[in-house]
Amino acid sequence: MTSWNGAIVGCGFFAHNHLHGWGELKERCAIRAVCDIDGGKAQAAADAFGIPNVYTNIEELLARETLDFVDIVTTAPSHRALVEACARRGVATVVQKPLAPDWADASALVATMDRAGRPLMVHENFRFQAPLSRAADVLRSGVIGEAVWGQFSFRTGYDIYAGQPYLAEVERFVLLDLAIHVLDIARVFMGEAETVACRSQSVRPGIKGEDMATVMLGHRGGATSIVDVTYASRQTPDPFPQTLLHVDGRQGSIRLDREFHLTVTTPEGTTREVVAPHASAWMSPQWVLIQDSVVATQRHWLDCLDGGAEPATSGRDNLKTFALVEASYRSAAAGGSLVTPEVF
Ligand code: NAD
Ligand code: 89V
Repeated sequence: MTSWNGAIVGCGFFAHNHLHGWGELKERCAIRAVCDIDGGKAQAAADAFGIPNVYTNIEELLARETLDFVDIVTTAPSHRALVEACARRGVATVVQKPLAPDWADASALVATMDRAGRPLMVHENFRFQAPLSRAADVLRSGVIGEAVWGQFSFRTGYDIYAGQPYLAEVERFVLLDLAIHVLDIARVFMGEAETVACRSQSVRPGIKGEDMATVMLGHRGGATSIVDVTYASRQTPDPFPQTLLHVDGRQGSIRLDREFHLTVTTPEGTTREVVAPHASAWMSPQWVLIQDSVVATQRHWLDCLDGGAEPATSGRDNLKTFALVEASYRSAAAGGSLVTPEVF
């Protein structure tokens, strides 16, 4: 098995999860360098994780290091320039969601990496969450028949702004930051969507963008699904960061309820199981679901590097999810009218 050499760009709030995650996979890869325009953050990450080389500029990083991949954990406005820098050097790249702030940047950066002929994976980790991945396997097994209706729901009042204060300042907020995960899940379960209708709301005082959105998707083949997301649902207990789902098939249904309770009804009867994430010592109870999925996403990346396969959440694939976000914004701007996502 090859051991791959990587570097992390962006050492802020979420990067420690990536650093721990790569550490769990240390038999298969090593992080040789970290980079952040804030040299203090880069140095702190290097010190905490024993990483030898520290940079404040990606060009310098790429010029000096011999890398098999770069893992970009910065916020969206920087993604295009950073991915394109990697493409110019022919370095395979993982980039956090959302791929970019808008469609123009997202499609341009994917096209640039396509021209470079190197792999690009979006760190879209929700489909790698243990309970969602298990539920998708059940659907693929065929026991509930063809999916005809779905609801994918992420509703929380968790103080997301404490760790990610920039979210209060962005004009495109919950669709781009959160619905993008859940729309990706809707695609996994229901297939591609050809129509989108969305209404969005801004509920919490003092934020710039929308923090509540409800999207109705019309899928190829006739199935319908609802994606509803918000950071403004006050509830106790709060399910953050769980995505709950209900999928009706022609012969049965799949439900994922709170605390990872998966219920499957088929013509043969109903089965119930609890599909909890795998907890490692570095994970926190609040974030274990997400943190475990970071490791699973990274494992998938290494599997793809080993096998020369296209990642399930490649740049090209993620543009299909991104197109649903863009269509949702267009629909919401028109008061919820039916729109068609960008064509591929
Ligand atoms: P952050 O602002 O805390 O950290 C980003 C870091 O990137 C900062 O330290 C900043 O100095 C650095 N940076 C910015 N531009 C740079 C550049 N050109 N070169 C080098 N460094 C640069 O942000 P965060 O909360 O860690 O989020 C990072 C990304 O992770 C976002 O896209 C966010 O949506 C995503 N995220 C994903 C999940 C998930 O579950 N998948 C969870 C949280 C955050
Ligand atoms: O993707 C994110 O920014 C995550 C989550 C969706 C869990 O809020 O922090």
